[in-house]
Amino acid sequence: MYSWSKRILWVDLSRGEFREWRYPGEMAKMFLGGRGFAAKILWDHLKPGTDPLSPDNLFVVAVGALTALPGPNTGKVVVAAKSPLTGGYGDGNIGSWASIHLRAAGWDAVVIKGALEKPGVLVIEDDKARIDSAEDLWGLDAFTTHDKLTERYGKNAGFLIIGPAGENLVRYATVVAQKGRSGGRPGMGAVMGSKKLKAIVVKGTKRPELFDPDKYMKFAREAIRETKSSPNYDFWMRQGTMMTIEWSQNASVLPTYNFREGVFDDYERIGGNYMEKIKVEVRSCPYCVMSCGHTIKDSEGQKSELDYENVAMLGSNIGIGRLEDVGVLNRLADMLGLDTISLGNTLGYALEAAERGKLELDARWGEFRKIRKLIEDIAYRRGVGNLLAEGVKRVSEKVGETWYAMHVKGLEISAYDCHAAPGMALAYATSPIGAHHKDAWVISWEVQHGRFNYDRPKVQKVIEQQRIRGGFFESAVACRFPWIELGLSLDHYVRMFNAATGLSYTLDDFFTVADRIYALIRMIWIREMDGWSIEMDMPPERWFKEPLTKGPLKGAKLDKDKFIEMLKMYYEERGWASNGVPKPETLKKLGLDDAVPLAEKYAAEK
Ligand code: PTT
Repeated sequence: MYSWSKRILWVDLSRGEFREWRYPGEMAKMFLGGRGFAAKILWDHLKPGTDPLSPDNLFVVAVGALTALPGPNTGKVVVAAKSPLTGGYGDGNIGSWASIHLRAAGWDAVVIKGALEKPGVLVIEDDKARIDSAEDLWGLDAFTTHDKLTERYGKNAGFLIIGPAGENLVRYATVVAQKGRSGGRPGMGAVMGSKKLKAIVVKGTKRPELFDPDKYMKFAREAIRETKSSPNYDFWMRQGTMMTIEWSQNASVLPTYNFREGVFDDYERIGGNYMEKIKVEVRSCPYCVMSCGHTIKDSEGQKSELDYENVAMLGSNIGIGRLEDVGVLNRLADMLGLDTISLGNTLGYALEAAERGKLELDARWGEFRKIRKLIEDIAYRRGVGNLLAEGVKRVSEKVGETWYAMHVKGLEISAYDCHAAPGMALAYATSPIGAHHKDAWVISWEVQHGRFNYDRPKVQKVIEQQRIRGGFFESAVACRFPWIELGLSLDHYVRMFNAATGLSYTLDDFFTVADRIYALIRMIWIREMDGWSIEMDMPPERWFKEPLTKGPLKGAKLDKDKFIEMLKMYYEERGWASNGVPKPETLKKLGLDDAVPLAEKYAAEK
């Protein structure tokens, strides 16, 4: 078996210990890497019931067999832990030089336990690791920290950093990799903060050993050529994900005023076409062949790298209709290390609760200056910001009105309204980290194939996408954009993977791996929640209760009975019991025998 280094670095911050673990090859075959490794490690080594912000939580950084190889968009790394936002499994996928350097240092993953007494930086240089002081960096924003780390460790290094939000344990604090790249939505930055870990710096000088390097390079060149010759390539290079603003408006799914509506009057002023006119540069992750980081000068004269999710959540969802102002909030979120999606949801909820007279708040829809201040208050946990730092689920429980709190399992909804999209609602409901679009983005397929259906083909489409996106791309660890945005055939990935590793996997083999990872993550949730019920997989009440009042789909809302039927179909297709717990026979088939006793305890049909 090639490509994997078969080494994992275990770090115990409390004891100052660094240990190499040569893991069994079977683990690579069964879980691939990235999310697969994170799930396996958390299942095997995380004590059930661990407080996510305690030293006992495990913070996992993991790459995969395709990461950092020449090929389309391989500069990605997964960060994972038990989430302080949801209490379940959490992860994120970040474009970062840390992915390249981790592979070059010869580690497939780093597992970090314990906590430092004083702020520190974990420095990994090839085989060696150490802790450097970060007392002078604590309190600095992520961009300034990035500059200081570059001065200290040189340009030729990868960084994973937290901003003040991570330090102050904001439950949706992210990890920042470079200016404009940030991830780990379910509070991965807060987990680093709880360990007093300001940053991880990685420097590597080796190369992964490949089974057939010549063949691999031939396949990689062909994949790059095909990606760049896609008919959508030019438009993508002009607008990237920002083109989705206009698409979402046309499809009535643009989150507006806390997902009350799916259309926004000022959408053109925050859209891809407008962005194109004021764009100043394009940035990308390392090893990217189709850059998505479109950057504008924001209304404070600083550069802000925009993405659809960020703009919708900090624009239409909170009533801000000026892209340059949205850019300021987006940049601020990156500097402070706050997830833009959870932030936009929490702000949206707070603004709505204030409008309903349920929360005292010195800001209203669209009040840019006041909202800007509120974001800083959240990161530093000042005043009402201290409450909002807890995320929408906890805020709504405190306020006492939960039906318009937009989350699933505690993770806030990504930027697609589902009043008229039951398939996308199912994707949010069954995503393994809470409401994120990363695992299944069925909405564009759904809009084309009958958005009001609640049928089996839709359920199967959600599962197919979860297998490819949430299974394959999250564990091979590469960016999914060449495939989903530019139509690069998955066959390219299969042959690149086999030439790199020496295995002979088919697409079906990857799907089995994906099903295994999904089942194991579900078992982690069940273990943490001490059971499961269908309510835990339900989307927010708003979509069932209150119809859209504007746009071509005025009057649309989800049908609860039909949705529950569809959710049960989903469980059936996956071989899970009708309460959402994987059946013992399903686990056995996937080689997860050690999870069977827990499934037997809870899988009883209820
Ligand atoms: C992802 C989520 C997304 S999904 C976006 S925009 W997107 C938001 N980005 C944020 C950000 O930026 N700053 C910030 N402070 N918070 C943010 N929260 C939101 O986080 C770059 C691209 C994008 S842009 C997407 S879809 C794809 N995501 C991939 C994925 O998840 N897996 C994968 N194998 N390939 C992917 N390729 C694409 O990468 P999370 P990124 Mg982010 C600034 O990380 O936690 O997974 O949440 O990672 O490197 O910025 O993604 O329209």
